[in-house]
Amino acid sequence: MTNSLNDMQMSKAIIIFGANPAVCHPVGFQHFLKAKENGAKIIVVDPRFTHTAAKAHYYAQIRPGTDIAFIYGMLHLIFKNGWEDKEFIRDRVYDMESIKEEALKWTPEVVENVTGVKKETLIEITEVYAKNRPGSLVWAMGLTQHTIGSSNTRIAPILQLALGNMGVEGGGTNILRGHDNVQGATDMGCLADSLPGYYGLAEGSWRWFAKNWKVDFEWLQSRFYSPEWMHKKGFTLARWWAGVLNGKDGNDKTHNSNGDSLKALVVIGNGITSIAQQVKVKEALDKLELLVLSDPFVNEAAVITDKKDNVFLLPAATQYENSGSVVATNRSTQWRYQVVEPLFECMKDQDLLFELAKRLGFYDELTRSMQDENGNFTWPEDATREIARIMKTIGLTGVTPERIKKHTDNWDKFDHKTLMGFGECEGEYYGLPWPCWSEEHPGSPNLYDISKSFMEGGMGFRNRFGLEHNGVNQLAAYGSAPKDGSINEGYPEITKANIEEVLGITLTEEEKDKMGANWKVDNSGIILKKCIEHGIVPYGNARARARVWQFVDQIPLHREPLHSQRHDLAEKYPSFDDKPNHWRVDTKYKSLQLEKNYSKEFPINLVTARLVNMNGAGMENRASAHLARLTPEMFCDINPELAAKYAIKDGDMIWVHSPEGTKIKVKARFTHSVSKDMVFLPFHFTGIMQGVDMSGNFPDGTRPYAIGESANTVTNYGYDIVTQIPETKGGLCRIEKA
Ligand SMILES: Nc1nc2c(c(=O)[nH]1)N[C@H]1C(S)=C(S)[C@@H](COP(=O)(O)OP(=O)(O)OC[C@H]3O[C@@H](n4cnc5c(=O)[nH]c(N)nc54)[C@H](O)[C@@H]3O)O[C@H]1N2
Ligand SMILES: Nc1nc2c(c(=O)[nH]1)N[C@H]1C(S)=C(S)[C@@H](COP(=O)(O)OP(=O)(O)OC[C@H]3O[C@@H](n4cnc5c(=O)[nH]c(N)nc54)[C@H](O)[C@@H]3O)O[C@H]1N2
Ligand SMILES: [Mo]
Repeated sequence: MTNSLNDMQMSKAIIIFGANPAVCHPVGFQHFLKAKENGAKIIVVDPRFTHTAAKAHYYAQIRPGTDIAFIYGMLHLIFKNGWEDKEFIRDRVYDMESIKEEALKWTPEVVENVTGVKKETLIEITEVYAKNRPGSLVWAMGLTQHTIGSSNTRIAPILQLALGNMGVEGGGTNILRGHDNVQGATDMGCLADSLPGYYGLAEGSWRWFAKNWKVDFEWLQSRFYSPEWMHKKGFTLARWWAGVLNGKDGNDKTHNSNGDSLKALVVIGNGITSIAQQVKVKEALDKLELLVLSDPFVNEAAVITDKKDNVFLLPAATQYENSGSVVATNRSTQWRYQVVEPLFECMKDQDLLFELAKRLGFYDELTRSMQDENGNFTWPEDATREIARIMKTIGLTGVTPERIKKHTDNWDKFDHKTLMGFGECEGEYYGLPWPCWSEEHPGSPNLYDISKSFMEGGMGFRNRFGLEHNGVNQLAAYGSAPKDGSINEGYPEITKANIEEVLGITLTEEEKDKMGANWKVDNSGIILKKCIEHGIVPYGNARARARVWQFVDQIPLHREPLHSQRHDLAEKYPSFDDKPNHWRVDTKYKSLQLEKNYSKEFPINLVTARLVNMNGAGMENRASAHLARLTPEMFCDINPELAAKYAIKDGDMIWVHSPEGTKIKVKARFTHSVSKDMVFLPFHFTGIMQGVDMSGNFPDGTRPYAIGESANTVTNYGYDIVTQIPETKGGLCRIEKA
């Protein structure tokens, strides 16, 4: 999220692609409603007429998986009418020309054919959005959970760049994060391809962490199967099960160390039944040698497996029984105080992990960087200090426990729109939204805003990809730099090698001696200090790139979902070539998509999403009598006209079949919020699989008030080409009366 929920109150228009904040972010949605009261135009693009759409001025019912076509359609009209921000593009963007060229193809007629949205609607929405600036662009899972999810998340910012809606109040790309602290969890490196703070897996990053963790690099390396495995991406949550099945019985081939299968699974706070391909997930659970589930509730991974031995349920404490820093969707950190001592025999997550480290024999190495000379440390404050010390990449240097606690304790002393503090919090933004470069820095409410100085939270775009590409300069143009800096144009990220030249200074020998190779690995803090003196952001001042030359699609391109109702379009806009060793798993794209016309047998679009009373896998909520009562049974939303074709009545039980040959039995619920060629399934249920009730597997007295079939039993095969997120928002199914 470049800006914040609060900041949306300053938008003149808000366009929402594939997000339903009225249901999924009902508290944050108040900011949208305030913006509406202030006169902002609200636009929703979603295949379903959602609660959010009900509050919007304009609505486009898009065919799932066609947002790229829709946005190119908008860009087509923007360029045709000269509505683009020419100065912004000239000074701060690389290769908008290629986008313009692609957009030429996407006339309103072509867009209507691909997306199903009437050309008049596209034209109306584009004009309203272009003429009401600043505009805020919002998205969430409706854009990401597709084979082209990563391209979706590139075309949306490109639209904002074209309109000059980046780096301004009321603008930005505002991605609504999911779980509580999911932003913080990501920042901390809960990812299979990076270390905390998005440091990569190259040797330099590992050495930076080894030094700061006070352990030998060689010791870290010795923990791996062999040295080279230290630098390889891991399996993702989406496909851990493929690692267990290991290419057998027609499953995708995997590339694990020594060709081994995964044997153990440890889960800390994930539902597992929220993953696509549940029948495969069950198969893998059954085959594991060890399954450890650490959760305040009975993790239903233990219920859907027939495995009876070596399944351990660890009673984890909840957030109310724990404390520490958490990061909100807008990069603001807050302190969470403990409310009660852990109840009964449950333990805090970190205590469970400390205990595990002790038994595995590396507790000292795990905690060494926090320890004082007597081997003591204070949790969680010392962990937060360690984060500030190491994670320079995203600018957590200034985020100390003392500052966060002060903000949390005084949260009434911050402006609701700008996040700026007053009274004793004057001069700081609530929660020090990162980057917060030093203990004197106020945090950065809006990313890439050059109207502010470095020490007011201003910055240009990051220089991460070199100084030139194809002979074109990647740095921002003259006159386009954060206010009041000593350089009024683009500049490279600051390194030991270039600092003297870029800042026009001469270092002493002592400074050179102490300084790290670049700003990201400089424990001395000298690079940052010099940058502050010159008003220069250490990560440089570059152009935002519309072309990503390392990706298969260098500019975002529309590609049909693997299972598409429009097989004619799949031939015209085919998916990617199959991708070997994609996060260790061979992954199918084009070969599956073009194998046959699935839509003949499976003519109905399948969309899965959320309910307001349930969260994720739903264990917490279905264990609450009050929440379960609102949706006591798993159901399928269906348009009465579609239902009539199959002689299905409201409340009838139906089978939903997937192209994988799997099926679920659910109750039909009539609604006009879905179109006549689509059904909708919430994904918060489990406990019944393909008609088989497995709830006998719950330990005595723990069966939730509601159980049901999991939508993920019938979500189709398909994974994003970069991130491997499952395509749970694009797919086909067939229905019949049960
Ligand atoms: N009550 C509740 N709140 C939650 C959660 C929860 O489980 N329950 N989960 C939290 C989490 S983890 C997350 S990630 C967020 C998710 O928040 P959202 O992304 O808002 O949630 P979803 O309901 O999954 O999907 C949003 C919308 O995407 C639409 N959609 C599907 N396919 C497409 C498409 O191809 N294009 C477009 N434009 N739209 C499409 C769906 O119809 C749906 O209305 O919510 C968070 N908040
Ligand atoms: N079909 C379909 N599938 C989807 C999606 C979709 O839109 N459609 N959305 C996907 C998305 S975006 C997400 S984020 C996932 C969400 O799916 P999950 O991550 O499975 O969601 P939750 O049910 O919130 O799981 C969190 C678990 O953590 C436990 N927990 C809560 N607090 C603590 C704690 O302090 N410590 C520990 N150890 N455990 C705790 C809860 O009891 C719960 O069991 O689902 C994904 N799956
Ligand atoms: Mo999520």
